[in-house]
Amino acid sequence: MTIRPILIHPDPRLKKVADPVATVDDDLRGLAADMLDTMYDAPGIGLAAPQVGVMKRIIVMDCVKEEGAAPRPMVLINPQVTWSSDERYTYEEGCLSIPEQYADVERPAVVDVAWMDLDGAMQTERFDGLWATCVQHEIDHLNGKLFIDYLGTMKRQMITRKMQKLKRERARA
Ligand code: GNR
Ligand code: NI
Repeated sequence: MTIRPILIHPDPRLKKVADPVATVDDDLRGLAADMLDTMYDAPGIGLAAPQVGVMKRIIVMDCVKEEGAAPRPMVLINPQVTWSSDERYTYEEGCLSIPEQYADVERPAVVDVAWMDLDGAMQTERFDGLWATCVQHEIDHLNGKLFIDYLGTMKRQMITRKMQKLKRERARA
């Protein structure tokens, strides 16, 4: 059980494109376990490796919300959206790298995603609702994109300034 520190925006690592994973080994399985621990501890419904400073294309998520429902931890390696609906869905998004800031983001309502699992096997699944929003938010992280990049310049700058202030305060504490 290892909780890793989560990078806070602005950070150059959150703007970079992450590298594809070539092989699944014990190191990668360890990283995935740490990412799930870190996500549940936060708590969050998703986490991408660049958020813990690892520039690899791996995401974890669990969007089960109902109290008492079985958790569904997922690990997606090299995830790719292979189809997205014309139908759109708007959700008030947040991000563990942008604490306490929320804004409506419109995205495809339904997406098909292909990925490699921790056994090196290919998987595909259709996601909708919160799962669709989350998986797209996480894949964006692998491409150096944050949810605030969908907002207008003013709103994005306001949030970035708040985060700069937060980081300064945390550095002094
Ligand atoms: O925990 C999270 N909640 C969330 C809410 C709405 C849309 C996306 C998310 S993902 C976020 C965790 C995170 O920052 N993942 O990168
Ligand atoms: Ni995020």
